[in-house]
Amino acid sequence: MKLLLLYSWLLAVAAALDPLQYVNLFTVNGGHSFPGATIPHGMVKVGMDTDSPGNLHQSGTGGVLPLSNFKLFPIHNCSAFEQCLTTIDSRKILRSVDDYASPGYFSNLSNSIRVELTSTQRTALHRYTFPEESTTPRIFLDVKNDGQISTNDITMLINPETGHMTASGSFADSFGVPRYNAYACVDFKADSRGLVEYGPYKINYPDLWGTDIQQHYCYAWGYEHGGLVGFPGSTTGPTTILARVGISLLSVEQTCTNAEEEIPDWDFERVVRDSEAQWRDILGRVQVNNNGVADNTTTLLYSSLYRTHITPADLTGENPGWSSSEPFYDSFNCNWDTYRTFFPFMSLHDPQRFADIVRGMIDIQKNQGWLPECREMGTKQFVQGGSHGDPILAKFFTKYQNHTSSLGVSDKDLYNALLADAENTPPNWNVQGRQADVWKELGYIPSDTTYCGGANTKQVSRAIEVAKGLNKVEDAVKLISHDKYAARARNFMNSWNGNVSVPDIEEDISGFFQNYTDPRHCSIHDPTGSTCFLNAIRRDGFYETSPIVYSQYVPHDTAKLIELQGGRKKFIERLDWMFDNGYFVSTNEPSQQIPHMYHYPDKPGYSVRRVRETINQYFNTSRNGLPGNDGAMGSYLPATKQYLLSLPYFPSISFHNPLLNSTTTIVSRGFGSGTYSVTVNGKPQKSTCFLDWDVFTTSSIVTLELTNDIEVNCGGELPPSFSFEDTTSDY
Ligand SMILES: *[C@@H]1O[C@H](CO)[C@@H](O)[C@H](O)[C@H]1NC(C)=O
Ligand SMILES: *[C@@H]1O[C@H](CO)[C@@H](O)[C@H](O)[C@H]1NC(C)=O
Ligand SMILES: *[C@@H]1O[C@H](CO)[C@@H](O)[C@H](O)[C@H]1NC(C)=O
Ligand SMILES: *[C@@H]1O[C@H](CO)[C@@H](O)[C@H](O)[C@H]1NC(C)=O
Ligand SMILES: *[C@@H]1O[C@H](CO)[C@@H](O)[C@H](O)[C@H]1NC(C)=O
Ligand SMILES: *[C@@H]1O[C@H](CO)[C@@H](O)[C@H](O)[C@H]1NC(C)=O
Ligand SMILES: *[C@@H]1O[C@H](CO)[C@@H](O)[C@H](O)[C@H]1NC(C)=O
Ligand SMILES: CC(=O)N[C@H]1CO[C@H](CO)[C@@H](O)[C@@H]1O
Repeated sequence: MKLLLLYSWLLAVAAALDPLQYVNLFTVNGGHSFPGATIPHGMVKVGMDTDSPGNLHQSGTGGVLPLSNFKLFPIHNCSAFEQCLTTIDSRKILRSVDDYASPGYFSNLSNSIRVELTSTQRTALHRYTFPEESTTPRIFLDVKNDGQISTNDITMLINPETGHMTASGSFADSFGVPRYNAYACVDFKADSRGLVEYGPYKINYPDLWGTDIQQHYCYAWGYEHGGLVGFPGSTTGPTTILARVGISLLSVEQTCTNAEEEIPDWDFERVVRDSEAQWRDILGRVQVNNNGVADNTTTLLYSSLYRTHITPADLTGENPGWSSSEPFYDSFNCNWDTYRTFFPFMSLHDPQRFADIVRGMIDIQKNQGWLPECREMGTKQFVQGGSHGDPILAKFFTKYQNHTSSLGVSDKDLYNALLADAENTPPNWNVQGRQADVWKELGYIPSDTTYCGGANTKQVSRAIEVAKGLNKVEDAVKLISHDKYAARARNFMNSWNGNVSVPDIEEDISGFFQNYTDPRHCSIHDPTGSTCFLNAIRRDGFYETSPIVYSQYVPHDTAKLIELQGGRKKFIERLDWMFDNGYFVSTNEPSQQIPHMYHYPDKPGYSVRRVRETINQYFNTSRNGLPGNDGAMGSYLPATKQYLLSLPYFPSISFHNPLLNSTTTIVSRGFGSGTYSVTVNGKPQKSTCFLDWDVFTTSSIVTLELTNDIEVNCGGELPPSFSFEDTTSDY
């Protein structure tokens, strides 16, 4: 036994590798992920975006283009100040495409100028190296063009001595109605002092010597606008100019203070090193032994892990809504995307960050009435499926209930936040909270519930997902009125209709969560070609996928679902039928847990086969290597969902938890497609299908003995389901 432990430990230690060597930032196209410089969960994300469709500063989400505020652009060779072309379209043609990026750093050539970018929490540092022939290196600040060209109410001032610029504007949200204000503070540090030219611009026409954009144009509105500054070029070689850009949601003054505090030294290399150190700390908490494993698999792991730490963004100190000393996290895009895999994964290796996000969410509930769902830059956006702040808080509490005070989370406030979501109906359920009243009264959300004329109710998606949240309330806080929430957690059954079947097929696939819709609705085989994306006029009850997918998972009660479908054999047949007929959609969140569902009818080997197939087919390290918005996809890969055990890709993988100072290592022995035995520190486990959380809170060695037998079962206990407590369940 000792020998085995030692061997496993050696494996883990020998594996210590630098995760930064394995991060590829350019798996961007399918995932809308961000390929520039940022620190983990940084507010500022600085990259090239003259012409980068799909690479979003918010990272990993859909909706219209988010953020992309206050762009700088260098030009070296316009023949005169007034001749410089400043519109976004003119800039695009100067853009090269051979980008390089690593965590905390981005570089490349644009218009023969070397561009390098790095950042701190709220400040970007740009370094531009202009070619020798550049006599008047110029840089301009674009105030008007965020990704959507949405800016109103712009201001911009230029200091004629230094080129220091301050700017502000009101910008459109990317997934909601509200607008947000943002402020910028730009300072330059050039090789030689002084400024030779400055002035504001309108469209493609810069004007020399103006300092105040509003005064200069009487009223700057409706056009592309910004400011241009020119510096003396070096006569003996290339000219280097640093630009420091602070961002704030509060005021110009706050912005300049942020920038000065975060980068007082203008030391580009120091800022890169600090950013890298933060990335190394967070990524290094997951270590693998990659002996015999293809390098691109290791790259896939660390690139995915990297992307899980881009959002949500830490906007602490920048809350425009109310003053509070609590942490303030934003860029929830949305909790619907992240509660399934991101937060369960985060609890393994980043408890303090998880706690801070939870504190921020509770503070939002205290000040705005309900837990957040989708947010951007301090604003509420549209709600997606159900009530997904709830499972996030509950997940935190079930894992860290013994550490809440050291993590700064108030049990009472957490409880009250969950209760408010469960009991209070908001005036506008499209942007916050849920339709708690009808849910309490009827036990389901009818399609004719009137909000905005009854449209966009997503009633079935909500019913299934709300139930899950409420079940966790009970887990989390041991409510006195326990039975009330337990009963509500079973409400999902009210949306089940055993009589509906899939038309036009030979197999008998019947029984769905729904009331009147063709189960193929919103699938690739939908005869009406509907999509179920968020749209104000839809009344179809499903969100982003078909009733066929929605009827294949009830995360808190799969046992009951199996019973509703007629038992394990039928459940497996339905899963297979779903995969074989193209109903599984890797691109959208509701399908994410589907490949793992075979664990519940005791066929973990079948899950392994589906998971491997899914990853091989849809996740790779190419530019297009993500099947859908990265908000959820990045954490899909490294997380074994709810700690269901799948087949590891590495001989060993370990997770370090800095709060508990524990490191748990999972070691695989032998070869195969399934696991026939699991031991923790040498002790056989009650199930080969899942690991209990406490395995990760104590430094443990988990050893998996692999087999090629796809029919292998869980060897005892199945993963938990709510209905296990229900004595009537005997499927
Ligand atoms: C400026 O430089 C770019 C890239 O070197 C070149 O494509 C462009 O034609 C030049 N423009 C002028 C006006 O010289
Ligand atoms: C909290 O501590 C108690 C008592 O030591 C222990 O039984 C329980 O498992 C702990 N809970 C968690 C989630 O670690
Ligand atoms: C199902 O549809 C019928 C008829 O449209 C309606 O009366 C009933 O309330 C619906 N039930 C649910 C659970 O939505
Ligand atoms: C299903 O069909 C049975 C038998 O016709 C009927 O009694 C029952 O009300 C139907 N259930 C639903 C939900 O429509
Ligand atoms: C890489 O992943 C993308 C997105 O899922 C997929 O379309 C593509 O076929 C994959 N490429 C390879 C070579 O597997
Ligand atoms: C890694 O490269 C191999 C060989 O080119 C390829 O078959 C595999 O799909 C790649 N895997 C990933 C994760 O990109
Ligand atoms: C954490 O655990 C390691 C290994 O068990 C030990 O060497 C170290 O002193 C511990 N650190 C703290 C802060 O307790
Ligand atoms: C100037 C610069 O950094 N150019 C880089 C652009 O990106 C390619 C890789 O894609 C690098 O090789 C270049 O060095």
